[in-house]
Amino acid sequence: MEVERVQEIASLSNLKGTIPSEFIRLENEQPITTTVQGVALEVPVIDLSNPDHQSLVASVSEASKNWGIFQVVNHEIPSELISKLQKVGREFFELPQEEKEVIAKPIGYEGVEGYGTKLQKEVEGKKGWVDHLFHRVWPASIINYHFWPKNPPSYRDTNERYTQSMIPVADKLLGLLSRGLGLEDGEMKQGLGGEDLNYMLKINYYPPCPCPDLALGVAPHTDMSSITILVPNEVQGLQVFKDDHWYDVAYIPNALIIHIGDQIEILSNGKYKSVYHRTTVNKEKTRMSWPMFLEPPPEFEVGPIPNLINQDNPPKYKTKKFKDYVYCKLNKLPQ
Ligand SMILES: O=C(O)CCC(=O)C(=O)O
Repeated sequence: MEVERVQEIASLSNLKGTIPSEFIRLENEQPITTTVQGVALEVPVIDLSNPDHQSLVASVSEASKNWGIFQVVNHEIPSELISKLQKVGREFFELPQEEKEVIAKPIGYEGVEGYGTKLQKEVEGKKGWVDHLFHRVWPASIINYHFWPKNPPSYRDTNERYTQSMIPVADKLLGLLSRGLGLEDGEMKQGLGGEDLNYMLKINYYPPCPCPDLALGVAPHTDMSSITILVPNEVQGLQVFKDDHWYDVAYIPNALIIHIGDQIEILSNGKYKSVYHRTTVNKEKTRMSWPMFLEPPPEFEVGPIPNLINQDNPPKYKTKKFKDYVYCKLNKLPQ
């Protein structure tokens, strides 16, 4: 069975300003009718180099309670490394189709890793205008290099260096999130599997779309991860649902975008909120993004942290294995 990649569809010269009907969203989802026009949402921007630890804890905690999303600057990941990450990712997607297909998800394969296009359709059989590549990057024991591009040759080294420079940033963020709830630094990370926390990289490739007002890239969702640390390119696309409306999130060069995911909402017993978001696409330009999902190991049980639970704060979420959480969410079953 042939899988149609969005990148291939986008390159067809016979589109003539149209797109196949499965990419045209219902009116109540179309960006043209549902986006607050002309306003880029200034989600909190947090300077991670702030020496005033208490104020840093307060800003991360406020942003995670009120927004579920924030951007961090001065995070110590060198901007040259971020540019290199973007360059090698873009070069992979620019390879001839048959070279990309070498690391495609095999048909019928249940795992998430590999190059692909979302196969299951969404509400009313709709599809997102996006292809992707998923592969695990850390810890070393869970890496399957089969799913890492061999081309460009510097892909592996760049992604390994990026991951290693991200780990201290992730630890710092999880520590700040812990402190924001009055916990010890390591408690959030421990509640997610400690040093076994899985790092899963995704690259989204959103080719230019002849009808950006009618299509979406990624459909509205919250992340199943604990936190997601995302690098975008400069093309506008990320939107956040706030006060019942969709807003563009302002792009800040070299900032990392942090999403609070479902597992942090659960650990915090609902004090921190996972962010509902989606992406739009551009008529002329290719948008790309590099979210890193920090996930508990599949067998690890996640639930509200016992220190946050008492008679006045009973648990709002079940404690369950991460793999069972994922199964219920993907199959739209109650948690
Ligand atoms: O491209 C983005 O900015 C967001 C991507 C996203 O939400 C996802 O891949 O789950």
